[in-house]
Order: sequence, then structure tokens, then C-alpha cells
Amino acid sequence: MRTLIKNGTVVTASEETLADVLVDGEKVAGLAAPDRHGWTADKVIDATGRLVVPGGLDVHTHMELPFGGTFASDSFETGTRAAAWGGSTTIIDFAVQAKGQNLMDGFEAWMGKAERNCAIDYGMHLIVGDVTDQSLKEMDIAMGEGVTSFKMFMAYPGVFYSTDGEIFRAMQVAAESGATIMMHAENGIAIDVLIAQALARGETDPIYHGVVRKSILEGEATHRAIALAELAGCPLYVVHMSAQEALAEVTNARDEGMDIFAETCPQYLFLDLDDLGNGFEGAKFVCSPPLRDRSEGHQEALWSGLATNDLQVVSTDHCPFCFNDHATLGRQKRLGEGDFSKIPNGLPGVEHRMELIYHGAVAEDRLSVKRWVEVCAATPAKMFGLYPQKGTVAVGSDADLVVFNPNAPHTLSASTHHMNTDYSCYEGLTLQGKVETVLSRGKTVIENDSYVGQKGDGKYLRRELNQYLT
Ligand code: DUC
Ligand code: ZN
Ligand code: ZN
Repeated sequence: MRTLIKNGTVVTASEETLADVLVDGEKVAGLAAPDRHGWTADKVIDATGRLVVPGGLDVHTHMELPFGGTFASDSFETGTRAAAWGGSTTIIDFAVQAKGQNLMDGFEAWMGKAERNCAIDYGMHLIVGDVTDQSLKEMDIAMGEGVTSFKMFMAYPGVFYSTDGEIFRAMQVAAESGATIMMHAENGIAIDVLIAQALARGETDPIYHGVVRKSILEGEATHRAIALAELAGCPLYVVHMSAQEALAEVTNARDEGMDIFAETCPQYLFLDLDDLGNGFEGAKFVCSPPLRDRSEGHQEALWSGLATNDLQVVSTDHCPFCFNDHATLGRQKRLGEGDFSKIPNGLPGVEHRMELIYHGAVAEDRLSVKRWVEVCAATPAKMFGLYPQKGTVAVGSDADLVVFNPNAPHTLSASTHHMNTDYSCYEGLTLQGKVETVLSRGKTVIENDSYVGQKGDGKYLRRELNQYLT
């Protein structure tokens, strides 16, 4: 099967050119100035007036995550389909090692959930949830399966939390193999004190979730994670950064030449503490780290971090829960009525990352169109060992391609989105551009406002080490 995408502006992290793209089977087979070639194809897509960009990589998703007494409401099937609708053609999800389990048990369990269900290609990180001699040994076994990054938590005592000693031991193992440690950097011990004190004062509404999880505690944990990584000698990737204090720590470390990287997420660039207000409605916006006070300047700091490359990646931390009862999963956000600390943490987001960031970055003139592609596709591919198979439009790369209309407004709504949640964090927001057609390894999966792929199209991706370091 050959597909020709004609007359589009092909944008990669480094180029922006008017070109035709020839797809043969699963790969990009040619790039040439329009009509300066004799290519024939089984299918022709007219991309006049459109951008043709590499499919996005969302390197931080949590399909079916067990959390707070329930499960994230998107399965690998529904969540990867929603990702495709929004122009992401790769996700990297987090397999979880539960307490008392072996690390590889978590990997096998998540592979079982994803296998034959995904609409797009997928990789796995591993959450190291129980640091033991055995699980540390198994980090190397996981590397043999293409898992080159391990997430740890300085937050959520009693659940995912690891002590500094446990984190440091895992970092020492990562330093030997070159694996990346990904860090949820919030001081969960201090936060738990503030949660208990708030609840004792009768402060039970969702807004207090944002009040107690202080930005200074994200900055402090980020500082500590960097210090431990420096001592251990391992690369560190700080996930879902929301606070300017944390960004300052990463900026300093990078200025000193350390192998420290960081991502932020659309919710920290578009939403704020006020969204957590309005009584229990605010539960729709409970995630950790929390949405920040706009007047403190975190959003501007994060946008400027993306511009200066102090922040390198935008992912989503997609972890959806329904606001009202879910047909099979039961109570979700409402588990926290009367106690904000029982609201499952997480937001739906996997579908709208590319369009939101295009809007905030390019349409609102903060970043170039190439930088948009870089933070959403090229850098995540390099960071997690998938480049140039993923993250660019080049001969020999996987034909993961998005035809993006920069002039088609798209209004976001729960009534039209494809994520398995009953609300949208961006209800009624109109964005400037829209994903129109999506190819995943050469196969059209989204066209004419329809999903035309099948579950099981997506394949597991074995990943290399961080390509900024190899
Ligand atoms: N943060 C969330 O909001 N949800 C899942 C886990 C996390 O760290
Ligand atoms: Zn996290
Ligand atoms: Zn997460």
C-alpha cells in the first residue's frame, strides 16, 4: 500500500518545507518538492494549506492505573484511540510494581493489558513501587525488554512513595546501566502533614488539594532529586513540572552541565488554582502536582522554560476519572466528597495535547511551529530512545504522520471527545487548529472525522537509552 500526501508544509524539529511525502507500507519512502517526482500511489491525501508533522509521542500516560480505590477510566483500547484522534501516534505508559510484587510482575501485567488492544504504538516505563534487592536486580532484566526508564515517587506515602535511601539505591543501579530515573518530585511527607491539618480545620473541598500541595514542596523535592542523581551519577527526568521553583532547580542543574531533563503538561500551561474552586466541581481538576495560582507566575515561567529548552517535553500525565459514577468502575471523583484527599488524582488529557500546545505555542505566538514539533514529538522520541523511528518525517522513519489544519477551529467538549470520561477540563474552549488525518505506521487511522483503525494495530516498542546521552 502506497500513500502520497501532497502539497503540505512538512514540519520537523529542524525543517519547514513545502513537500510531498510518499509512504510505502509502514515507512516514509520519499520526500520531494511537490510534483518534482513521478510517484504514484494507491491513495492520495491532499494536504494543501495543511501542516504535515510527525505523530506526537505522549511519554506519560496512565491507562487503567489503579489509584485511590478505583482505576483510571481509559483502557489501553479507549485511551490510545483518543490519542490517535488528537495526533499522538505513540504513548509510553507506566507499568506498576505493586508493594510485595516483583518489578517484572508489573511489567508482565501491563503488557497483558496493552497487548492486542492499542490503536497506536506503545512503550512502557516501570514504576518502582517496592525497592528490594530483587527489584533492583530486575531493573536490568526490564532493560532487556526495552524498558529504559523507571519512575519513582517522592509523594504519596504508603502508596507509591520511596524514601531517599530507596531512591538513591535505584539511582545507583540506573547509573550503571544508563537508564533514566523519572521523578514525581513533591515532598509527600510534608504534604501529608498539611493535608491532616487542613482536614482538621474542616477544609475538605477540592480547592484545598491545591492549597496544601505547596509549590515550594515541589521545588524542594526537585532539588533533592537532582542532588541524589548527581551523587549517584544517573540521568534524571523530572515529570509533570508545575512550579517555577522546580523549574529554577532544573535550570541551575542544566546550566552546571548535569544530565537533568524535565517535562510539563498542558494542564499546567492552561489551567490554574481557580479551576479547583466552585465547590466539589473542582474535583474535576484534582491532579498532582496541583494546578497552580496563576498570579504567582508559574504558567509564564513554564512557557518560557519551553522556549529556552530548560523544559524539553510536553506530555499529558493522562489519568482520567469520571466525575459521576462510572458504569463499571463505580464511584470515581465523588469518592472524595467531604474529603479532598480521597479524590483520585488525575485528569483526562491524552487527546488534546497536540492541539492545545499548537494553540498556546504557535497561534498565541510563544514558540515556533518547529519547536511545537520538537517538544511534542522529536524530543520525547530522543529522550526515550525511539528516534528516528519516531518523532520525525524522514525517509526510513515510521510513517506516523499527522495532517494538521492550522486554520480549522476546534471546540473541545466532553460531548465530542473520545476519552472515556464524562467531563472535559477544557469544556467550550476553542482552539485554532485541528488534527484532520492521522497515519500510524502507514495505515490511516483517523480521516474525515472518523476512526478507521482497529484495536491491536499498535505494537510494543522496545526502546534504547536516552539519545541525548548516547
Ligand atoms: N499524578 C496524578 O495526578 N495522577 C496519577 C499519578 C500522579 O502522579
Ligand atoms: Zn506523578
Ligand atoms: Zn503520572
